[in-house]
Amino acid sequence: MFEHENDTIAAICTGTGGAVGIIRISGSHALDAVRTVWRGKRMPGPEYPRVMLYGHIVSENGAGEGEPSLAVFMPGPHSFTGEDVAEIHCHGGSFAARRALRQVLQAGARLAQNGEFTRRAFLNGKLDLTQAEGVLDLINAGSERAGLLAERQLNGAVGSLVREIRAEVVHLLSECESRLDFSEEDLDWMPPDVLREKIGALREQAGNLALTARAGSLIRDGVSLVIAGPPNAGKSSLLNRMLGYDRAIVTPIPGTTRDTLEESVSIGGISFRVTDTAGLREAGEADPVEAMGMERSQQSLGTADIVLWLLDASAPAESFFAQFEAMNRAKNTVRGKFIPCWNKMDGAALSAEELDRAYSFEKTTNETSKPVFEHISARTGDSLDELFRRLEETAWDGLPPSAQSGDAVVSERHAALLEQAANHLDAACECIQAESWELAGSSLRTAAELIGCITGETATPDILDEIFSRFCIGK
Ligand SMILES: Nc1nc2c(ncn2[C@@H]2O[C@H](COP(=O)(O)OP(=O)(O)O)[C@@H](O)[C@H]2O)c(=O)[nH]1
Ligand SMILES: [Mg+2]
Repeated sequence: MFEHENDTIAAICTGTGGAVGIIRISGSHALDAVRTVWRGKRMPGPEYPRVMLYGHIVSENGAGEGEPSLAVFMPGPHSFTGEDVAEIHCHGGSFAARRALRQVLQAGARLAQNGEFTRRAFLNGKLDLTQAEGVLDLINAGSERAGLLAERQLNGAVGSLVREIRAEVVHLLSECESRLDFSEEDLDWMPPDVLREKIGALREQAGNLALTARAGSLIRDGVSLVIAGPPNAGKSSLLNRMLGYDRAIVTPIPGTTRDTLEESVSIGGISFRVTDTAGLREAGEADPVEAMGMERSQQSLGTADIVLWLLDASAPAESFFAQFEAMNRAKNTVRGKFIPCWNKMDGAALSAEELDRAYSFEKTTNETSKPVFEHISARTGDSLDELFRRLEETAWDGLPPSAQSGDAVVSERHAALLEQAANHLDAACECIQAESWELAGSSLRTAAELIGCITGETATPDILDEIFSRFCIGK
């Protein structure tokens, strides 16, 4: 696919419809191409590196001047791709830029493939692969925090961490290999225990770094939160509270919400996609429409990252047993995290402690760990801050603190490679214990190769094809 890596490539690198269209040209003939299609008092060249010059594009039929435009020449290696790069800035829209591109192609450049400029930057050592992926993430970032994450990756935070781990693996690999090469001589070897300990530490580092991928998807995609519980528990009231306006209809009539409603709320910088559901009750009590809504509620319980289950604290104490039973039944169908929460604390006859104790007395399942209840009032807004903190903590749950700071957050691709590498590091430890130095060495070599695929040090052309094909043309 990329057999012509020395070609001069060109593409429009601005989106259609903008005020200005930019044609980017990269390769050893970039200067020839721009000098063929563009004229100005001062011509692009080494005399004017990185200087924007005013002039016009040569008209296509050669008769007279074409449209006024700007041109700039950025000699390699101090350019984005590391090659000679030229740009022509002309009027935007779809026509002017396309005509200019056509002329550049006629002057000998070839149309760039998706991501080919960035691919060249990578091949010329301007960026490592994590940084190239950071470029893509930045383009796709939908929120400030996601943009920040992409920028950190673009600045090389992930790449330098990964390179450190790989360098250490390679160092330990040489330890194993020296035992093979010099087995008769009495060299100053690292004791096997120390070697295993060091590999174990690396394994942990790789594993922790892999975990940060979840933080990435948390920041980029957010989490899904389903508010569920019996009819009239105050689910719609809570959704409205979270949104700060009346999105859902609230009435004292059980069964008011008949369909699931979804809205996004940002809590602690994380985007929660909140779904308000139709309350779950005995099918006999519900009409067919409500029953279909309940079916949807049931489905959303199974797919949610977090389920917030509301109980009605203002209901008569006789109702509690049935409320607990319904909650525990639903809990069994939840795959994500589960937060039980007493609502209507403003109208409760019992205190928070008494309510929680009622659960301990009446609990219907043999739970090993007791659920920790929240206590709120959707009507007065009381204790919602505590609930929000709990939601935020639950979203971050299980992630190392380094992931929360977002300093170095890896992608799913990186995480998969790190996990595979961690398995090979485990295998290496076992081989060392058995003193099979050759096998230990081969596991370490595989681990180093896998880790090298992250930054691109050991990436094969098809991995590069796969990554860069996700870019647009012109990037
Ligand atoms: N006292 C009190 N009433 C509430 C509270 N939250 C909701 N309600 C009332 O409970 C009834 C049912 O609320 P709604 O949000 O429709 O419940 P849903 O069926 O679970 O969606 C309405 O009359 C609400 O005003 C609360 O925190 N305290
Ligand atoms: Mg409702």
